[in-house]
Amino acid sequence: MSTAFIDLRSDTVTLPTDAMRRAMATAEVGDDVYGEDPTINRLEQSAAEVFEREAAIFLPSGTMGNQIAIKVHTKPGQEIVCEERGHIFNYEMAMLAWFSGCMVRPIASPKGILTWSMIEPKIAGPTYYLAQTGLISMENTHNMAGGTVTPVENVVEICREAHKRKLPVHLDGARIFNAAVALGRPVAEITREFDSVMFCLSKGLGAPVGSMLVGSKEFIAAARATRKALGGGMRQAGILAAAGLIALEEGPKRLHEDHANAKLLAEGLAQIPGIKIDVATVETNIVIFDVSSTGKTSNEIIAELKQRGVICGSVNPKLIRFVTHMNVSREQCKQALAALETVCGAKAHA
Ligand code: TLP
Repeated sequence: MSTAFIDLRSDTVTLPTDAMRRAMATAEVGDDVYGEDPTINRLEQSAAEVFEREAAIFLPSGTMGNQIAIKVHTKPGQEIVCEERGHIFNYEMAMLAWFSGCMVRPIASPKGILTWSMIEPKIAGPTYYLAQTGLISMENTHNMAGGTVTPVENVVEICREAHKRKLPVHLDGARIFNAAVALGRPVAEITREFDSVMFCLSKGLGAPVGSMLVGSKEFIAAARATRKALGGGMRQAGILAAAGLIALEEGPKRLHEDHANAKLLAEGLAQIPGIKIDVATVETNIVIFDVSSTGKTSNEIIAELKQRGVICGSVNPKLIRFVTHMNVSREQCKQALAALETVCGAKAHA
């Protein structure tokens, strides 16, 4: 997509920085299936250190990371407890059924934030003819709830109660660095209790490709075998890991700017007639707002915004999502608001 557009579709659209491109061009590489790519090894070691875990593995995507974690933690015929708008349930092609033979036991939480009291009644009892719970999976920040942040106390209680029942807990932490910035606490501290954590280098952190899974040595060894089975052995992918290292080191330092821009968008949106948004829930870089009172569907508004140089995505016919990232400036956010105001006003005065 041309850079002439103000691209608020996702933080996945970020372009590699000059420093990333330079590092990619000069990266030392080897065959990673033999464990011989020094740049990948360095990235995996750095990720393990940042998360204070025994090991980490570099993966082509967040989806692959989540699905590998699910495969390693569960057995076919089990249930996975997760929030009903969770990425693993809605946007991963039913792979948890296809690849791991599991079903989802969803929980609806208005802000996407789970508590142990919501989860406990969803855990299958010991009756032999009930599908047994195999995994609890959380998402922080929660994408489709508008980038909401789960408080650390919830995580601690959920993980401790789950572990008492010998249940593993996985974190889809695609945007865990956004959560860490919002909470003002290091990622290691807010993810310590999870059995596995997936995070993305290719979203707000700005890498062109790549996600990581972190966990125990034993878990990562199993993940490595599963990645290979999925065709995810990437050989001289140190070229990608070189950009990933910069994303991991530099990316988190500027996420507060994305959050400030999202807040600016939310505050501006709240002023536009016909748009509904709870500004207080916008804590990170995702802004989801309701356009149903404008008299137009989300897709109609999106099409009109595109004509005015702003691109974004629809969540459903009523909801639109804006995502801020390093390739959208504060000025461009103001321009996007002005464009939306025109689009909404155009209908009101028609
Ligand atoms: N999210 C994408 C779309 O798939 C919706 C986006 O634009 O936000 N977990 C979460 C919470 C995610 O938001 C995503 C991607 C993933 C996992 C998957 O990551 P990738 O795209 O690397 O497979």
